[in-house]
Amino acid sequence: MSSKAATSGILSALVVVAWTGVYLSRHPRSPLDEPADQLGNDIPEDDYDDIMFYPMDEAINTTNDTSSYILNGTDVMVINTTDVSNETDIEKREFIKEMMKHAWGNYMKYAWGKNELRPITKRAHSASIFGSMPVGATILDGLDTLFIMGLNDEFKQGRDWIANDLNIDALSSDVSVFEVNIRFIGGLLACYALTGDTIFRDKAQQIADKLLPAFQTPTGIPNALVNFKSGASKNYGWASGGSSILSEFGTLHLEFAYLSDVTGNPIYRSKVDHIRQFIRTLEKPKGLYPNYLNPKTGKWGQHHMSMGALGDSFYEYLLKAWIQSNKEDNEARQMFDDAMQAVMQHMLHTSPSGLMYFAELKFDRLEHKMDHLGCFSGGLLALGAKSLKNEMSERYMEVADKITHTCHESYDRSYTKLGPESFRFTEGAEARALKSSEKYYILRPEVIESYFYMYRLTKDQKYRDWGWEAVEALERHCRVPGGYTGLKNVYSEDPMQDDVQQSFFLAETLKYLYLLFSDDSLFSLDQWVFNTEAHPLPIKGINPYYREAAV
Ligand code: DMJ
Repeated sequence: MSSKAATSGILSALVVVAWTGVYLSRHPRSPLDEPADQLGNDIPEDDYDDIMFYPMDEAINTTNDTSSYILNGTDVMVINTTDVSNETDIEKREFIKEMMKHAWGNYMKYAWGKNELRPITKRAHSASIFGSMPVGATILDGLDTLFIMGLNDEFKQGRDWIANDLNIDALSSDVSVFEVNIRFIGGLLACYALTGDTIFRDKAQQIADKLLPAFQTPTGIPNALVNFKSGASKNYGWASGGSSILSEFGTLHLEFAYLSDVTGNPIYRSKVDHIRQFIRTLEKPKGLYPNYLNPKTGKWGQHHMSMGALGDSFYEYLLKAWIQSNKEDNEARQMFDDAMQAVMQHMLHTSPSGLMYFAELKFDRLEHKMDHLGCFSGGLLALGAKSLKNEMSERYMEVADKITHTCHESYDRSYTKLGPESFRFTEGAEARALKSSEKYYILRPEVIESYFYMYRLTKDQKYRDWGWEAVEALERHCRVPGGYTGLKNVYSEDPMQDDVQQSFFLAETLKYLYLLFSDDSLFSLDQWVFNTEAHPLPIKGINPYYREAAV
């Protein structure tokens, strides 16, 4: 048997096991080895086809019936996953759907309604970004992934929890404006676009209203934290003399603009337009945007610039605001081009062995370090190259290709084949973490996100191969009977596990993996734009699911 046929057979067998429910309870460490042994390797080669197609058909018939989610007077988007071309790698996609069922099912079992799951100790977890109260973060963040995968029963359970149990007025603690926006408002608005169910739009608006007091600063640049009950807001003590953070106040535009359009209330868009105008006219050192801006004085804080933590999604939202507006918001496009030109001039480097990376700048000093977070930039630049079609396109695509290659190297150079939180370039090491505090992996999506965009936009098979390598690594090291956990050291042969299943694992990592193995028509980049948490928002003017309010 050729190795290709063997792989196909094993995957097919996996699907059989998955759909009969045995897979979850047996919990293989790797999708490509143990299950074959469990099923026996003596299946005659000719029988593989039968194994592949019979249960697949059955699975599709029972799990993709969007009609089970019926809402009066609304038009739910039909995700027809049976209508696939040869492009779709069905077995791998079904495997990823099983991963989602495992993550979601255990959250339901052990932490339902709480923020996140601790998959090893099988109890609830909550990061401080969500405040001290349980708000069902995993439900709000993970729901649209369920919908996209056709997991409609699970989707319905989550929808009902939001309708009946999500009580925003009961929340009384400080929460992160940025996180609430990208995960909760973004997730709810995506669900509204997908279903037309007004409960999602109304909850998104209620939550956004709780964030508005954070914008009451002398400049209109919002503070990072807001108290849902009192409306008091403040910045983090560690952030450069009480500054707001570029990647936080610069990552509100997509959700707030869309919220204004679906509610008919202009206030949300006016808040983010004001932020845009404020920073557009500020003088920028070498054309670069520092990560800190003081909301009282309107002056930049420390001159620390980064494509990773504290900077990242600000750049993303410039390009995507232009895409979301059906390419009418030319101001955003120009700001993106200008910012990227400065970043590429001052922060883009190539290591002695030829690995390209974005370094960080701290007061004019380069730090040759790139964050896992910064690995989203490969996908972003590819999206820019394909949608801008200007004199920068070729360069964007070249950088996108090389950055994604470097980020893959950061995975490939670890024992676990998962990437560290940050990696460095020194004389002795390239694309490797050096400090123990940088060696962890918390189920982050950015590298896989770039594989998704790169595959969609180039069709180079290597990106699917790299995505599948990540699936194998996740199964081997992160999957536990109670869900998926992060790791404390990706270089260890026996890494300690952190016992946290991050909500973005369901919102982003698994969604991008699923879409990586799907046809282009499933969330076409011509119709949808993904927010920074991978929640798909429709493009204005061309996507019938935009659902603009009649005013
Ligand atoms: C996500 O919440 C978003 O992607 C955000 O922009 C930054 N990082 C996390 C996941 O790593």
